[in-house]
Amino acid sequence: MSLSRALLIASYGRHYLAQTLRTDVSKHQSHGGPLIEVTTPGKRHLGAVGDILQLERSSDRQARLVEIEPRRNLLYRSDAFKSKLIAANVDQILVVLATQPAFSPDLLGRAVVAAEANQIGLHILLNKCDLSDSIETARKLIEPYARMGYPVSEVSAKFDTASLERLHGALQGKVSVLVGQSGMGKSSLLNAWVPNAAAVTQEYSVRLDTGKHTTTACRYFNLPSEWGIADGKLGALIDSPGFQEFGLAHLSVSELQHAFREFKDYLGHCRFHNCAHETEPGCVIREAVAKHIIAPERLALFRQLRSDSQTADIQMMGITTAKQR
Ligand SMILES: Nc1nc2c(ncn2[C@@H]2O[C@H](COP(=O)(O)OP(=O)(O)O)[C@@H](O)[C@H]2O)c(=O)[nH]1
Ligand SMILES: [Mg+2]
Ligand SMILES: [Zn+2]
Repeated sequence: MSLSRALLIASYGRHYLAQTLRTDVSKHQSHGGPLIEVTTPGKRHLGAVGDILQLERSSDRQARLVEIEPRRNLLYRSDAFKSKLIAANVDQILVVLATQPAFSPDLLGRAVVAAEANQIGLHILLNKCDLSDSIETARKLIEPYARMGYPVSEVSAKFDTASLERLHGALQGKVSVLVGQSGMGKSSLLNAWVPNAAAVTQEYSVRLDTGKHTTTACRYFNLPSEWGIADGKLGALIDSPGFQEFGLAHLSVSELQHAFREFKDYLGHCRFHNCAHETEPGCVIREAVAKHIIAPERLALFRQLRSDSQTADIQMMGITTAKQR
């Protein structure tokens, strides 16, 4: 029995597929070889796509999960009762929004908070810009984020190849996770950037036995080597299932405050040091909202997330240790 390192490249529930990792002379890692079906010894080992695994191989195509290597980051969604892993060890989130159907600004706000809390990058993609009727409405919703400095790119996965080529530089050498509601165009973008994605998806589905539920799986796709390499590292795209809810109940109030980029200059300056920015007198965050420096939607989102975090604490009391505050 030999131990080997592998990259988790597809997950469906607790079924995992991995590929062997190699490290070359310049310390760059790449994965390849046959797809390995990974069995997990128990709930202790919940893996996410992007995780590096220590495996005990029983054959070429089968292995048992021994250990998950420490992660740089782990993206997940949670409410008071359960959590769902999205991806691990990623460099940036690509939030995919569309001009049509209308997207949820709340989900956008939460994706931004998730990126900040994990100290990873975020890039907003407004897709379906060929549908010009609804473009202005979408731009207005995104505008507060553009003003805060988050990069925004207008693209059309189906009708504007040049708009996608312009993003090659933002993708190369990085592991990016596509996040968004279903119908926004995540798969269309993936297929445009990774021409063999459909074939790879098919192969993963057969091996994972997902049946028709291919869209509930998370998968890892290498970028084409023609343009996907930067600093000797091949970038990748992780496709996540479309979701409507992006619960962040696992973030503590302190983590939340620091995840709001535009709050930074104000934190610690409210009259009360534990100010919830609700109705307390001398709240500088509320003053900034009144002066149109902070968008009211952002304060509303903060209050909602803060309340979710506290509800989760109450639910968890006695079950797990409290979050760091
Ligand atoms: N007009 C237009 N439609 C698009 C574009 N990108 C995707 N679509 C369509 O939007 C729908 C949802 O796309 P899909 O990639 O499946 O979205 P996903 O659910 O986020 O993966 C499909 O009918 C696509 O053909 C685009 O750039 N322009
Ligand atoms: Mg899709
Ligand atoms: Zn305050």
